[in-house]
Amino acid sequence: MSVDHAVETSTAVQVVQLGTHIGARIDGVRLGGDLSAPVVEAIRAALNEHKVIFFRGQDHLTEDGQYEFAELLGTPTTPHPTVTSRGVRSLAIDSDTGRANSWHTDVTFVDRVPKASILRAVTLPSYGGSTTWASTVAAYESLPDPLKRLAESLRAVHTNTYDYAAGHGKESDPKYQSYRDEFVSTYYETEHPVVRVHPETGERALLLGHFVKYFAGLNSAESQALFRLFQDRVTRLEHTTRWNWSLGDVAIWDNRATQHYAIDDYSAAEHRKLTRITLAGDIPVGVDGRSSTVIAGNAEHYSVVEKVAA
Ligand SMILES: O=C(O)CCC(=O)C(=O)O
Ligand SMILES: [Fe+2]
Repeated sequence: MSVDHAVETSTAVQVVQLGTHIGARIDGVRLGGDLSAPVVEAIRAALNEHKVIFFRGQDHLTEDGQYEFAELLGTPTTPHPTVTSRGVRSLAIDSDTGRANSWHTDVTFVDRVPKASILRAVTLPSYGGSTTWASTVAAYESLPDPLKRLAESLRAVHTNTYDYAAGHGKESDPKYQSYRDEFVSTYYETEHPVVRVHPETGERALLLGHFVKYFAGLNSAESQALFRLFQDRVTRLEHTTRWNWSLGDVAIWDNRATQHYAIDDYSAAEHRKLTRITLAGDIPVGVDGRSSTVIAGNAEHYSVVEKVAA
């Protein structure tokens, strides 16, 4: 143990950038609850700058070690507001119960949108199963000025009654059905600004993804047209980075500045499982200073509201 610790603290953290807008690999770190403050600070800074960061070779990590490391970066949430049967400290991301092949920011149907998640590969398919992240900051910044102003003036209503997984042929699968039933077991609805100001970097980011139902004050046709317009900026390939998982890999994303999509390009017979630990976030604030507002559901049991140092 002490030898490992000595190696870890004497190793320089290397940040290898993977794209202009998003993504970096961090080398020279052995993740765990015993990281020194400067290393934690370097990880935090890399996350703010690159939005999603990847670590290889973390095979030593257990759920407990992942949790202890998470606590160095913030306050873990409970696994999920409604999905409580898949772990006490972590959420099992399991291909048997669903495949998140739809662009989203996590848990945007509550007011306290989590700030980050730490995802660790446990079981991987023999091919495929990579994950793509997109920078919602790059998406905002790529808009022409009139569309920036339009986005800044809009608010979107997000709910957990998703329909993005319909039509994939698994509707009749009991495991999928029971997961979906649990997901929607309590109804949540929250209105968020479409452009939020990142509490740490001050950057402006689009806050959209598959939990959006409509824009406040617009009808469904108008909402759909504008959703596509803005969401297409998020998913521009230049705004994305794609990670091909190996066992021992860990990804951390800033959920205030990204969306992600798990690519369902492996056989239905293959099993893929990752362990996710999520960190509490603050309540989003728009460029006009207005915060998100709850329409339905109380998320206090799920997560504290993180206090952000000014
Ligand atoms: O399966 C993945 O790679 C990501 C799934 C997902 O959406 C998540 O962990 O929040
Ligand atoms: Fe997700």
